[in-house]
Amino acid sequence: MTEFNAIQDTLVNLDEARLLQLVNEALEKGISAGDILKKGLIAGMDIVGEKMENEDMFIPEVLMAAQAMGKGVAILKPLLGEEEISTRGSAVIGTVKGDLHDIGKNLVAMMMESAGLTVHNLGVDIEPEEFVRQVREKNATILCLSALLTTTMPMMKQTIDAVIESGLRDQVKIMVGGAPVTQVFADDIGADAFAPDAGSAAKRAKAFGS
Ligand code: B1M
Repeated sequence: MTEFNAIQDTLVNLDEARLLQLVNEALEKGISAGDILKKGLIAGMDIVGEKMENEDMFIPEVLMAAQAMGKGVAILKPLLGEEEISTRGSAVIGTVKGDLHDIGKNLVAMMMESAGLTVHNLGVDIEPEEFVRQVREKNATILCLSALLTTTMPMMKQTIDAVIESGLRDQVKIMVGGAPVTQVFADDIGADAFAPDAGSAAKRAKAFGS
């Protein structure tokens, strides 16, 4: 088994202590931080995402994997060039105005970070104009909108309209998600993508970035 396979396995098996040990050992062996990140941690998180989609792993396990990955990335970060940290695009994510639910949105953000994107997580209750301002300021290529309430779903359309009015619509792909959101709704409001869970959201975002 290669160092990379071992790192992937410990991430999927949620063995954080062993994962961090393996990351340090790989560095001591002279393996580059970029390779450990891409071939070990990100590849492992891709497996976690697939398992989540297939319902072989569930939210608490995914959160644990994401946290372990975060600690692994923290070891590597000082050794990585900016381009290695963010190779798959820059995303702005938030929960739309009027909506305070953030557990799923944060999971999506973590999975996207784990997949190699730079993620600007704005938080909850975000006004359309603030999304627009942040997309412009961060030069984002992906805008991710989350809503958990049927009453705040229309705010996704208002946010997309604000992006169109700002002239930035051609610059960003827009992805929407959250428990009440469907593909049909996403199509209706003119979003580029819908994802039902954090694993598939990260996969879609990666596809946009490549
Ligand atoms: Co709220 N709440 N809540 N709540 N809450 C729901 C959503 C509800 C379904 C409960 C119910 O009635 N059965 C209901 C909505 C009903 C509806 O609109 N049809 C509801 C309600 C009514 C309310 C309040 C109005 C209650 C009240 O005050 N009367 C109020 C509204 C507050 C507000 O937002 N303005 C309210 C408040 C709260 C709390 C603050 C107490 C708390 C939120 C805490 C927090 O988020 N920090 C809360 C919670 C925890 C829930 C439930 C129980 C759990 C939500 C959750 O975190 N799920 C929820 C009932 C339920 O879902 N069982 C409920 C786990 C999370 C991992 O899943 O968020 O779906 P989820 O995220 C998934 C996917 O949806 C997807 O990926 C994630 C991971 O796989 N996803 C995306 C999410 N965003 C995505 C974005 C993407 C792609 C995928 O691309 C950009």
